[in-house]
Amino acid sequence: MRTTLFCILAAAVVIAAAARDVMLEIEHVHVPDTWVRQSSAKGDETIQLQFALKWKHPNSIEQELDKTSDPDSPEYLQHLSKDQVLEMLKPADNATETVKNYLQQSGVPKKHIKSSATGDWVLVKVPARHASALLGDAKFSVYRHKESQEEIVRTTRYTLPQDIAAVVDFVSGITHFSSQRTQRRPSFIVNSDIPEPATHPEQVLAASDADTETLYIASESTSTSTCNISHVSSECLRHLYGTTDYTPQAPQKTHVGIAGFLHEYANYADLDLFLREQRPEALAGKATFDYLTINGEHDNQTQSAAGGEANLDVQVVIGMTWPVRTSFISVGGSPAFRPDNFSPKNTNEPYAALLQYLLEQDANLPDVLSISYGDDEQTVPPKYARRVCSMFAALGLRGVSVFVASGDEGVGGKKASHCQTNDGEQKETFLPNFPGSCPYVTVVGATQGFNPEAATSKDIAKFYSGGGFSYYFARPKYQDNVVPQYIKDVMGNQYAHLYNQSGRAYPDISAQGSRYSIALNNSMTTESGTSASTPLVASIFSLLNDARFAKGKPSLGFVNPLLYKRLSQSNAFNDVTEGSATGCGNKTGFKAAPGWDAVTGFGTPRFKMLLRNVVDL
Ligand SMILES: *[C@@H]1O[C@H](CO)[C@@H](O)[C@H](O)[C@H]1NC(C)=O
Ligand SMILES: *[C@@H]1O[C@H](CO)[C@@H](O)[C@H](O)[C@H]1NC(C)=O
Ligand SMILES: *[C@@H]1O[C@H](CO)[C@@H](O)[C@H](O)[C@H]1NC(C)=O
Ligand SMILES: *[C@@H]1O[C@H](CO)[C@@H](O)[C@H](O)[C@H]1NC(C)=O
Ligand SMILES: *[C@@H]1O[C@H](CO)[C@@H](O)[C@H](O)[C@H]1NC(C)=O
Ligand SMILES: *[C@@H]1O[C@H](CO)[C@@H](O)[C@H](O)[C@H]1NC(C)=O
Ligand SMILES: [Ca+2]
Repeated sequence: MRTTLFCILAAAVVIAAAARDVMLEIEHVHVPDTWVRQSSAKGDETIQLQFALKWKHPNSIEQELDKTSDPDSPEYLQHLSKDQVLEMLKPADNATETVKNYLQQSGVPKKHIKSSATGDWVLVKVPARHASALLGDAKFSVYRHKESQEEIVRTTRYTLPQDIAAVVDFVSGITHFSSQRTQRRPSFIVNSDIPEPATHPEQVLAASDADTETLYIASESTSTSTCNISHVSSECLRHLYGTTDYTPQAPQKTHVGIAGFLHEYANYADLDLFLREQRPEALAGKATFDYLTINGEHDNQTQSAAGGEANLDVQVVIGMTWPVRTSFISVGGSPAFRPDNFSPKNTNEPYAALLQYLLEQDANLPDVLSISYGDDEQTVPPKYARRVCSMFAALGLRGVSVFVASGDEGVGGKKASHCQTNDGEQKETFLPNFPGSCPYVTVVGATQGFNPEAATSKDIAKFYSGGGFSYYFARPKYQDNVVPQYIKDVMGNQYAHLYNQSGRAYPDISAQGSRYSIALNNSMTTESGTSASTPLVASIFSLLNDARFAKGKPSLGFVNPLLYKRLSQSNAFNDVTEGSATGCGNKTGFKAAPGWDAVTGFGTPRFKMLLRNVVDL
């Protein structure tokens, strides 16, 4: 009798232990070539764990967006409210409590555990050894970036107990191998005054300003008489795309948001200098922008601290859209940090932080968002990329159009040796960009020259506009009418083994991205990049929204279904047929061609035709 009872009790204990002992693998990533493991973590480094909880209704965001963004749907442009969208970001009942209890039981004081408004993120800072214990004895190591020498503490694999794994999608902040420099992609900005390093053979062939001047004269026409190929002014851009005689009608309601990352500060004094040179009437009208800081970032107006990217974005938008409201949203945190126990930096993943912030806004939510940053898709953990992409879709549900730069390295890195998979097999591949590979953003490529415009190249813009196909995200339905045809007719079998033919293809559209005149550190300079074309296109769409707001109509929201279904067939874009997304050494990559192509999308915008097509939708 006693023996039996003992046996039953013992069995119960074993079963209880087993439930916690069954550990499920959540992520297993590969370390990109650019990072080298230095040592095991000491254990006292501060790690910020960000538990992303599974949503209660996982696919509802995308399903709803299919309805509100399809011009043939009865629910077209019926944007949802903040509360309706936040409802879709709720985790399963009790999931937040389950994760919080797990953390508390492991010894984390309750007051140190934070969560998002809907409870779908649970955040905690713990020493590495504690993080390891929470994550199934995950092995944390110190990794150093080969170029920047930046150091991070990361793990390549972790597990969670079965009951926690049931509610947690992944844990962010511990498997993301990136760095400020590689994410910043300095080639997004090419200062024409700074020659390419002599190691680049293209330099020998690069045209001087005098040569490009000849090119300009050769292509001169009445429509481009205000444009100079060596320094593209705001007046030229407004003229080129047809917005010169459009006056914003609802400037208090229309609102452009510009994302800033990587400690890029937008400077007010530089804006004034730019406006004095390029839009004096806006300077007289006291044009300015709101400076929003999130995730621990601050606003540094020291002029020499101004960021080339931040200044470019703000100046392009205000030059195009003044007096429309503009916000610069500066996001702190970066995926990398030094493992210094005494000054742990914020390691929040910046895209999720930005999107979380925006989704919790009400009246302050912009109707257009411009993002000129990117990273190699393969260095972004797939689960994180999917989560962020769904959050972009959630912004679409709120009626926000998101524009993202396609990248400045053609089909991939400058050198062929960069173009390898990081799955341990080191297979040759083109390198798609994230977040451009997400199907719920509108991706913008870059052109140069005026009559006609061509995809950017080394001769004038000194970079190749990015184009590609995602390995993570399947081709969305809205691309079915053009992308397979492009592959068949233009690419054929060329490079077929270097890209994913069934993936989301980009860019969607393009605009001038060469030698914009902007002010930086108290002087005028020129900058190029899809970083320039992206705020330009965002500006054009904000003016379209402005015309709609003036008629009491809602914003255009996620525009891709409209773009592929209708606008592309309305003579609303200048088709680009020259140039290519050259990269990965000397590969021509994706070529421009008649119709949609994987280097300029449908081409550059014709504002008046767009306006005619969208104003009464
Ligand atoms: C959630 O917790 C409440 C109260 O603790 C409980 O009554 C309910 O059954 C739980 N729901 C689920 C789905 O576990
Ligand atoms: C274009 O700019 C260059 C360099 O500033 C200048 O030399 C040239 O005269 C300009 N061309 C025209 C047609 O204004
Ligand atoms: C900004 O300009 C000042 C004055 O010309 C110069 O000393 C400084 O190096 C510049 N800073 C940067 C970051 O370019
Ligand atoms: C602003 O930037 C300047 C130049 O980089 C730096 O010296 C200064 O400490 C910064 N100020 C703040 C408040 O961060
Ligand atoms: C290509 O894209 C599809 C759809 O997203 C995906 O299922 C597949 O795994 C991708 N192929 C490769 C080689 O990654
Ligand atoms: C391109 O690079 C490959 C490999 O490095 C080389 O064999 C080929 O000759 C190069 N082609 C051109 C046109 O430079
Ligand atoms: Ca084309």
